[in-house]
Amino acid sequence: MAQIPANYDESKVPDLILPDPFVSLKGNPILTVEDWENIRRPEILRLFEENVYGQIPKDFDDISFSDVTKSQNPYPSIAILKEIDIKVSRGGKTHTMRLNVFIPKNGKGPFPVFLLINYQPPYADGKLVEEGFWAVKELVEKGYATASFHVETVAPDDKNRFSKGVIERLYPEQLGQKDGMRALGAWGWGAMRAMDYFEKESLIDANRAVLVGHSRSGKAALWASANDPRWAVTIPNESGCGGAALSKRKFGETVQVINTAFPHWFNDNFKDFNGKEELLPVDQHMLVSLIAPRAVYFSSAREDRWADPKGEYLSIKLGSRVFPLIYGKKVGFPLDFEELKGPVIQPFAGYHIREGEHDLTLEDWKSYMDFAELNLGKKEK
Ligand code: GTR
Repeated sequence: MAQIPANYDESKVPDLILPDPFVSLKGNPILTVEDWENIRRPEILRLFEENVYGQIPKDFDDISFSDVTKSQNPYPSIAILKEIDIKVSRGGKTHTMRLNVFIPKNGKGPFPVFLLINYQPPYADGKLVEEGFWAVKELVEKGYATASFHVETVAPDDKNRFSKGVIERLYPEQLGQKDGMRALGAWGWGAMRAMDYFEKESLIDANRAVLVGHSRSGKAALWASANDPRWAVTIPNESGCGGAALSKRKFGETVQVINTAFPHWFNDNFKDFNGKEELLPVDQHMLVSLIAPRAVYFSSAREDRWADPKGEYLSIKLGSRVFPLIYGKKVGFPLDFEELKGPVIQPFAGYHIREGEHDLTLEDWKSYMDFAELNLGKKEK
């Protein structure tokens, strides 16, 4: 992207004119839960589907789960490892995705669960876990089950091959549609199938489920949770452009840059906004409003300017106004971005920025567990 220099100068950020989540397309104010849930929320969901991410088709004919555990369990003294094949069929075709699940050995469950959507390259030695990026040990020790699937098992993260998974196999008609499912939507679809498994697994409490994604998979986590209200808590880490960060700030990565480098992530219509963020009928703060009244937490890293940490903070600060304005819940981010110190952990919406680079670290996970503990209520010991 050498030909399009990124802006990192706050004084060059355009004046922010954001779409109002609380005015309907007809221009009517939206003030009540009823109008929000019947009119405005569906409008916003459809605007994202049409202009940004594409659909996540909900229909299939059959789903089954089989335990195919073969890998070595890195934590045999504290956790049970299950490798689950999730087989989904539609229109006479099937697709199978793999989910890895760790369940605490201590306590009797059902355990609340954290799902991580993973896209890191496979580890050379075949190991399942890179501690830090996926904090299995710490989660299990705190009484959480935790699961992860790799994006490749649903839709390869490659502009030429992305359709060679669930999209071509189960939903080929999506490919011909400008608002059809692309890679981010397919990864979100995968998270939903993991949730289907949690609902069937007696050791897991699917009502207390946390969805975590980092960077590109954070974008997918946000879109999945906007579509699927079964996630009690949603946590995109450093998800940046097309994720948590406000697109209209054009700070760091922009719509044109992301659509050029990763044309398979978003739908075809999103390309119409290359260099024209001001024309987008939505911005990313409205994803927060779609997730409400469920809890949502954004996190950034100080040196990850490509992802626009300030744009991520403004997005949760503005989007979470849905909690007081529509749902009558006390939520607020009184501090300016520049004044933030430690993590903001409160009911319904939270945020932190940690020092360091673009990554998912144990420090991030510790705050996620604090936020989850507050928002999921009492857990089994
Ligand atoms: C970058 C991309 C970002 C972010 C990141 C990641 O190359 O520009 O949008 O998603 O990859 O996933 O690590």
